[in-house]
Amino acid sequence: MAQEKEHIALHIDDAGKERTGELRKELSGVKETLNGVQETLKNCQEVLDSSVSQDARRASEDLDAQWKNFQDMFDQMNKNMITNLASSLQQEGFGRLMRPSLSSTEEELTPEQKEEVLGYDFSLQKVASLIKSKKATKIVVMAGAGISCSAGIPDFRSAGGLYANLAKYNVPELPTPEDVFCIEYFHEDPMPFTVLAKDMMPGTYAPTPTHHFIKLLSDKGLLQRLYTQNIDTLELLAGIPEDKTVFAHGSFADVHCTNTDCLERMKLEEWRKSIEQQEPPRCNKCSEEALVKPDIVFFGEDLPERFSTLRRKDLGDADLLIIMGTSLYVSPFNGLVELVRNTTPRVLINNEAVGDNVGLAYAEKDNYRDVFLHGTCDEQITTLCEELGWGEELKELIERQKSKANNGWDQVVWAQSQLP
Ligand code: CNA
Repeated sequence: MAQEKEHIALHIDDAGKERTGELRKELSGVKETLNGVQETLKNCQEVLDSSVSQDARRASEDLDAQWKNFQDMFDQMNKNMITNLASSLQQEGFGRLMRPSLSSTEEELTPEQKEEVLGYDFSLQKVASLIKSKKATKIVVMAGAGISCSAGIPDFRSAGGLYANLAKYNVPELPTPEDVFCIEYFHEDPMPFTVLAKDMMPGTYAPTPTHHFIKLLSDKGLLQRLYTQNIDTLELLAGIPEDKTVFAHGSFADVHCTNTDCLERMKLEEWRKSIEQQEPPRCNKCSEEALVKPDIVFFGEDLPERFSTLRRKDLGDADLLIIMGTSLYVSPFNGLVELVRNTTPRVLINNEAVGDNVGLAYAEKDNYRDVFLHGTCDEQITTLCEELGWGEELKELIERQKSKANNGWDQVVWAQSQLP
């Protein structure tokens, strides 16, 4: 079956959200009216169809035509609304797509069922007890740039993040900071990305304690899947199995020509040489003009098929969702939060409160299943591991990592050489 194509997009801010909310409400009102009209029409047609009179038949045909007109009008109205919304968001420099609606159709839980999820205990100790008692054995982890910050890789949106520091990279003026990862802009001017790529070169950084924690979950057979937005390949270097990982936004681990008729792979060593010389890498097969870029999903590009193939089953099966180091601003990745069952606890580990836009309810009065562990990922993970009795194993992995410092690049190059 053909997979639905999804483009990566930024989530919209409060003003945009408000407008989107209003439009959604309007649309759902229109939809309700339409459903009512459809029902009435169906009934009328049934009566008319059973009648033999000429007049009745004509009336039935008229109704058909009217119904068709109504559908066309509705389609047109939809298109207009979406076009207006898109252009108003664009004007203000916001995202290009709305968050897809992934709301669940599950029934409302009873108070007893809600109580059973966490017993209204939203502590780290409670989270640990779910894992210790084997209530949580199919854990899905959603990760963002924040899990790699302690490795020395800045995130996007924090005060010290990439967007705030583009000037430091001597990047020529960009229309918006996001344009550095925008595919159209890359074709127009590949230099900003070439400058950044040098700084983000895989192998320069080592995995963090948080990456090792995910590896521990996998070793213990508790990891259903890691969905990462990160492109830094640290998951690979931490030894988290590739089949347990979905690189939702691709990664630096492979490089290809951007000409869709060519798509020739370039060896990482060769690509790195161009980046070191600050020359945008060009294809040496199809044309000297064709740009080569790592398999990172830029804004405006399709997400890997694996993301669409696996997410519904993974999240539907999950008995614990751990979300770490992400602003949850980028869709469709942030929509994963809403795909779990309404009895699945969702734990956010982040140094700022986020997730209101995707329905994380830890700050709400009626919350029964969302936990917010406020702090850095490494701190919270270390405490969690101690609580789980995994403290020594975590330390061991961290020590082992230190002793193999500097072979990250070789590992990434080797991994590319093993690809089909
Ligand atoms: P983001 O929008 O920059 O958000 C990062 C979030 O993590 C913010 O809420 C921060 O407050 C929080 N944070 C930062 N440091 C820590 C920490 N030590 N502990 C806990 N929380 C922390 O980044 P997202 O990942 O949400 O956005 C998705 C983008 C970022 C993806 O497309 C990535 O490709 C892209 N990105 C990736 C990397 C990487 O691969 N390491 C680096 C920078 C950006």
